[in-house]
Amino acid sequence: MAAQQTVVGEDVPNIPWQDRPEGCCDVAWRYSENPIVPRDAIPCSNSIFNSAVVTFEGKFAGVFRVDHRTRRMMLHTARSDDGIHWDIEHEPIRFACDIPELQDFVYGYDPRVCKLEGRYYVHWCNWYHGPTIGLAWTTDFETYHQMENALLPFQRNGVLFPRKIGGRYVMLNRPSDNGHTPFGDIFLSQSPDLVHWGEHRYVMGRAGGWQSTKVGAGPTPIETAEGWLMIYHGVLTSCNGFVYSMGAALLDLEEPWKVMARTAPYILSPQRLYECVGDVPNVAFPCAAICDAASGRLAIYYGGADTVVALAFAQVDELIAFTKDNSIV
Ligand code: BMA
Repeated sequence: MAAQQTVVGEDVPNIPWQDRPEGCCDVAWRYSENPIVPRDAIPCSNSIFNSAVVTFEGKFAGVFRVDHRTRRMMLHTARSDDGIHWDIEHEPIRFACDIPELQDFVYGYDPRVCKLEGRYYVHWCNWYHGPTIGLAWTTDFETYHQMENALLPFQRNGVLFPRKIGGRYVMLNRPSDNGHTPFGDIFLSQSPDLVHWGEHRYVMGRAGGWQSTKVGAGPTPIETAEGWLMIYHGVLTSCNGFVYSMGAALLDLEEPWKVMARTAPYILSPQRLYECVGDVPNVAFPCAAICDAASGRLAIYYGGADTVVALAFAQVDELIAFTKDNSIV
C-alpha cells in the first residue's frame, strides 16, 4: 500500500478510527459519536475544546483546554486508553518554573503537544502582558517544566515541528493583536536551543473565501515523503461573525516556509450542531492529529464551537492528493 512509504513516523495500530461512511465523498469525515468530550466532563468546566492529544506509552495522553466556570482559561492533563474516552484531571496543570517573571500563570489556551527528542513539548497561548507562546516540556504528563516564552506578544498558534530541520528547531506562529484579531498570516521562527528564536520566515497568508480573514497552524505537522502536511484553520468573516474551518497545506521538507500546495476548498467546516452552536458558534478548530504511519490513517482532534472536543478522520495519501489537486498555489 502506498501509504506505507508516505508517512515518516510511528505506527499506531490502536489509533482511534472509523472508516469513511457509506456514500460520503469528503476527504475528511467525522466520528459518528461526536463530540467525544462534553463541556461538563469535569466539575469545574464551563467548556472543554481546542485540545492536544499524543500517543503515550502505547495509549494516549493530552493537554486539554478547560475554560473554568470562572471563565478562566486553563490547561488540564488527560489520559485515555483508546483516544476517544478521556479521563481529565480535575485540577489544572501547575507548571514548575524557575523563571520568576513567568511563575504567575494568568491563563493558557489552545495547547499543542509535540513529541521531540524524547520529550513532550507543550506550547500554548500564554498570557504575558498579552497573548504569546508559552513552552514547557514533560516526560510523564505529571511534571511540566516551563521554559521561556518562545516569542513576544502578540502571538497565537505556536506549533513546533517534531524534529530539527537544517539544524534548527522550528516553530510556526501567527502574529496577532491583543483581542479577537481580524487579520493573521502564518510565519515560522527557528531556534538552536528552543529558547532563542529568530531567522523568521513568512509561510503563508490569507486567501479567498473560508480563509479570507486569518489563518493559523493546527496540529503538529506530519512528515511525509511529499513534504510536511500542515492542517490549519482559516477564518471567514460573515455578517454573523467569524467562521473557523480547516484546510491542509504541503510544506517543503527542508525549507518549510515554502508552500508547495494548499487547499482552495476547506476540508471540514462547521456544519454539525456541536460545531455551529455553543459558546462561540461556527468553529471547527484543529489542535492535534495522530497518524498511523503503517496505514496512513489520520485522526484529527478539533474543538467544536469553543465548547466540546470532536474527532475527524482522513487517509494521509488521499489528503495529500486532495491538497495537490485542489491547490491555490
Ligand atoms: C481564537 C482562539 C480560539 C477560538 C477561536 C474562536 O482567537 O481564541 O481559541 O477557538 O478564537 O473563538
